[in-house]
Amino acid sequence: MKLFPMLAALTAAGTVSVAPSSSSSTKKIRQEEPAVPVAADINPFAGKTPFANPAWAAKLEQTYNALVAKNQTSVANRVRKVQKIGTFVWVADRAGLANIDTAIAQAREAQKKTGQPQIVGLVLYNLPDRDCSAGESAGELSSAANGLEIYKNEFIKPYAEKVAAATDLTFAIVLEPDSLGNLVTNMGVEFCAQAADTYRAGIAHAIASLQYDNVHLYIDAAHGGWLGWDGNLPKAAAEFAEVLKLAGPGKKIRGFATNVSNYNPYAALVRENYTQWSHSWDESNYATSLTPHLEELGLPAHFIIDQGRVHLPGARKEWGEWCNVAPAGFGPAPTTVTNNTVVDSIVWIKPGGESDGQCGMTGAPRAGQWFDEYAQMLVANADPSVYKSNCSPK
Ligand SMILES: *[C@@H]1O[C@H](CO)[C@@H](O)[C@H](O)[C@H]1NC(C)=O
Ligand SMILES: *[C@@H]1O[C@H](CO)[C@@H](O)[C@H](O)[C@H]1NC(C)=O
Ligand SMILES: *[C@@H]1O[C@H](CO)[C@@H](O)[C@H](O)[C@H]1NC(C)=O
Ligand SMILES: CC(=O)N[C@H]1CO[C@H](CO)[C@@H](O)[C@@H]1O
Repeated sequence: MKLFPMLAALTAAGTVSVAPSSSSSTKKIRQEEPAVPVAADINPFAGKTPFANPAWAAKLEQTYNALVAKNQTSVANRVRKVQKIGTFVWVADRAGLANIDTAIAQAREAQKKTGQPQIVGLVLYNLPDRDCSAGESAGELSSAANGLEIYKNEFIKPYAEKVAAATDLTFAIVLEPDSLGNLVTNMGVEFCAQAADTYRAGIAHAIASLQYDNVHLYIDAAHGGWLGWDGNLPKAAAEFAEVLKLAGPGKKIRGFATNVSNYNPYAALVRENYTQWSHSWDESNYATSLTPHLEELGLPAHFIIDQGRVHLPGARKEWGEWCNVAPAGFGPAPTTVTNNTVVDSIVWIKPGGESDGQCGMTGAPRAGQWFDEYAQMLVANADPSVYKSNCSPK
């Protein structure tokens, strides 16, 4: 996955020094809003434990052992906490549908064992002509080879049947990372322009097919360094509205997911120089910037924000750096205490330790392969909320 931050917003350079404070205007819009078909305003993450994926925990055993071998015992001990943190399960092709069955079985077990209701995070990621701008994460389906029909019948249909049947669990599903972001900014890329209608139809179909009380949908909204520029915010909201309309009357989503697989901090302590012309200079501010544009179009302004990996201050020269960025650490542990009323939860969507590709930090393996040196670094630089014992991730 790659991104091309658009600099359209440079025209707004004169007005950028102050971060937007949207709360008052936002509330006003809410009151005047006509009844729209959105879910009841209940945060689905509240009171639930994010499902911790045992397959990911197993990969981290290697990290634990490596740190012990290096005599870094206290860092190694953090791995034990990390292994219990909820991460999303990626379902990125038809074969990956089996991951849903596994997650359901394991989440039920955890629910029975702990008595804590689980929320299972899933990523739905298999659009035809996937990753149209970069081609780094091209998928199994092509619109030229009947991909949209296959997507609907052999991917979305069984996907929906599986989650709908597990009424004893709650699901948060992130829809198609990067896809609509590409339609907002990369229509100059011929393959993206060609894929646009397929993307819209595919996501609309997924939304319409996943309307269940125990399922909460978050459309991917890229990240602050991509769609967060003033010039891109209204275009992004318009694109989301169009797709939701295409899903049909009364079809609802819970909100939007941002920074999936990225490195942007949630609440940056240090503002990076490359963000200087943007109001969306960290992901909390991005959610705040996008909110009035969503509400204007009757879209639900609720966010989940991926903090599975966060770069340390100064790690990137440009916002566009996306590959095994170093130094980085595990971000704040998932929590519904977000200091931002539009943010449902901080979540971990990208499982840290899986390589972004053969780029970035030296020695990186192919995309998706385990990169243990990277995982060790994430542990060493982890946000303290990850390993401080009395901060139970919730
Ligand atoms: C391991 O660390 C401990 C505590 O810092 C130290 O006392 C010990 O000498 C170290 N052992 C090795 C083999 O480096
Ligand atoms: C931003 O640029 C200034 C001036 O070049 C530099 O002193 C500062 O360290 C930079 N900040 C970061 C976060 O890189
Ligand atoms: C919320 O604010 C408190 C107090 O400033 C801070 O300790 C905490 O880390 C913040 N939470 C997040 C998720 O940023
Ligand atoms: C959904 C999304 O925006 N994903 C992006 C997350 O950040 C990385 C790094 O910048 C990008 O490559 C992804 O496209």
